[in-house]
Amino acid sequence: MRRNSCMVNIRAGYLFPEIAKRRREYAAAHPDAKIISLGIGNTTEAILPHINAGLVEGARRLGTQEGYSGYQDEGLQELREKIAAVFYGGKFSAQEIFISDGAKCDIGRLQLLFGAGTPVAVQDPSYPVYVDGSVLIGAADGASGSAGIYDRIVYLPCTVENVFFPELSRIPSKGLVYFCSPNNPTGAVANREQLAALVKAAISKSSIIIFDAAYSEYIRDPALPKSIYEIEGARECAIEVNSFSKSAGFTGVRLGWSIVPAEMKYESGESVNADWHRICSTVFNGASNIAQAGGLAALDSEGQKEIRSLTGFYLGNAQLIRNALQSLGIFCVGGDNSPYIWAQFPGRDSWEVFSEILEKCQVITTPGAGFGPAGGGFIRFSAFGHRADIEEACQRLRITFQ
Ligand code: PL4
Repeated sequence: MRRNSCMVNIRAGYLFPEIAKRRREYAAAHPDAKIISLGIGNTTEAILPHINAGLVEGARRLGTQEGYSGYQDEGLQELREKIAAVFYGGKFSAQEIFISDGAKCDIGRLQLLFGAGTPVAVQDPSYPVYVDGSVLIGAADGASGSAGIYDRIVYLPCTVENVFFPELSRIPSKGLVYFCSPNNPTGAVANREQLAALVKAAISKSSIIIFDAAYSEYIRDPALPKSIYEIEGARECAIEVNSFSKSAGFTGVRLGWSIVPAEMKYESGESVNADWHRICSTVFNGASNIAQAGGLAALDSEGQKEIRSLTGFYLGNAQLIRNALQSLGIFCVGGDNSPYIWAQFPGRDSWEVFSEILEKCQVITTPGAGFGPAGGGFIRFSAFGHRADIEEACQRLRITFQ
């Protein structure tokens, strides 16, 4: 059979398996090396007791006739209502909240809403799923040049010069704009004025924002918006995805949600929410019942305290990494309202810096070029790790690069 032309178009490997492969190769060649990962943003700390008790109770109930439940395609009503109450001041109905098995999975499925010809814009650098997922549904042709730029994707550079918030005039008409805040990989958090400008630009271009708020629970500055819906007009033009992965430590449990407001309409006047419901009922069978029981526990007051404590722990790690890099005179941003630190190595190829840090410190990082052309010359340090490993990694960086 002929190969799917979208698969032909996509760049060879997805970023994170490539990092994992390089780690395996290094470990095989250096069996005694104690490698520390500040690379893939994977949580490391045990799920805290109250939330874990919610998961355990969810599993226990499944073993009883009264508590057993099967498919729950649309997600527990109680969980949807609780998400609306805890995160959005009750401004959304349960019908506007869709429970998922994680933000990444919904980002992939959301692309089905708009189809192959849709113009796409992304922050550059950005989480690779936005670009790769767009290529998979045919929104872009083959990549060109060594940086692997896709002709039909609009890259909105986020640089030191624009303080990591892009110029918005190039947002395409009737297209999709992927926007992530707190940002992966730069750690930048858009303020209220910036998000208002984004919403205004999207409305003026009749475009839709897919707002990825997976790291919203890391925001500590009360002036910074945690949701795009804190901005007037966003309900008409923005879909928000979020997740329990990085807040409750559910990276392996798998639970998230998306919001598709009832107000959002296509140019034909038809409802985007209705189509999303149709797609979810067709290609998704709901999140795990056990995960949803854990999600409910995460949303009550004890669970919220645990989320604050867990995200506070990773933010503590981020501070240590940032201090270590700054003490070496390396320019870096992020890490204060986000678990990622974005460090600049001017004039250097980021894959080369990745290899140098691995060779000299046995520390895994993520090369900025993997997140887009504007990521060249940067390295992303992830703050997900045990405290002792973070301290050890910082010590190795200090000894090697001072
Ligand atoms: C490694 C901006 C990490 N295998 O867990 P989910 O699906 O709810 O959320 C995934 C996600 C969504 N949105 C943003 C993210 O950064 C992430 C997770 N990203 C990273 O290191 O950048 C984990 C990546 C994972 C992957 O391929 O996504």
